[in-house]
Amino acid sequence: MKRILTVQDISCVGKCSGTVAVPVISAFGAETCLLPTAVLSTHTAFSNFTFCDLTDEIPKIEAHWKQEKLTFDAFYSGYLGSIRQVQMVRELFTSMKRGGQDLIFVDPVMADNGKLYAGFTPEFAAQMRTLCGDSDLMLPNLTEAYFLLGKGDQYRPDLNRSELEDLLKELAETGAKQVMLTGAELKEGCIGALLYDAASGRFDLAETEKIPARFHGTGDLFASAVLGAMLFGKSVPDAMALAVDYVAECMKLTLADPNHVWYGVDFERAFPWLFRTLYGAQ
Ligand code: PXL
Repeated sequence: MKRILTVQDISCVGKCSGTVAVPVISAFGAETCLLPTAVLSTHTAFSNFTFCDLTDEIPKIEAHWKQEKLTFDAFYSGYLGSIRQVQMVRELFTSMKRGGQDLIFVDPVMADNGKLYAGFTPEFAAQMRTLCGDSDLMLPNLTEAYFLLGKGDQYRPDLNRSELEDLLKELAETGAKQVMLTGAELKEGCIGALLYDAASGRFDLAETEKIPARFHGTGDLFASAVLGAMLFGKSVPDAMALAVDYVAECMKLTLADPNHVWYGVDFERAFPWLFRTLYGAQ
């Protein structure tokens, strides 16, 4: 069984980061180990959430794993709370990586809709850029892409295909082997992701019908589904296409329930769809 280490927070209520990565990647049949960077009572879209920082636990946990000679087939970082935490995660990944066979995935969670999330700074973005540079696959949204390139103030939501391609090539100059831009909107009524492979220069696009709603945590859901599908054995473009469809399915099923919660998508409802897609009707 493949084993992945994901490093991100636990927001006890809110369906994002760790509480999405563990069930979703596990659903693809991989052992999903979570190193929590912080424990919050809820994610930060609620008011008055509690926050317990766990940065100082990271080196202790790492030392124990090394003693036990534990290894991982893949490493995945999501929401990280400070520059120091990004530096530690970078050291953790590089020192636990065994060579060419284990993969590093970085979702540089820090911004959306042209703005950094509360608490994040351009200096944090610059540090995140170095972590992205170590990755086999980075998965920024458009806003994060701009901030990683140090030009958050030039953000435009309406880039055409050739402008997006230039942006992805620029992101690959960080050293990332592949760049997957999430939330790409190239055709009216459609949304999806655009993938660039630096070695071959190839681009792949996956699109689906745009569901007219926004939900917290869909970026985490998308990244987890891409990585789960890759660990399941799909090629990166196929994993991307599956994740685009899975997120759309989750959103449709969420909206179909008039009593759905406001703080996250009901990704659990789309597990039967996912299993049918992976294993066929049985
Ligand atoms: O979905 C990204 C995310 C993860 N973790 C926490 C968050 C957010 C987005 O706001 O608040 C705590």
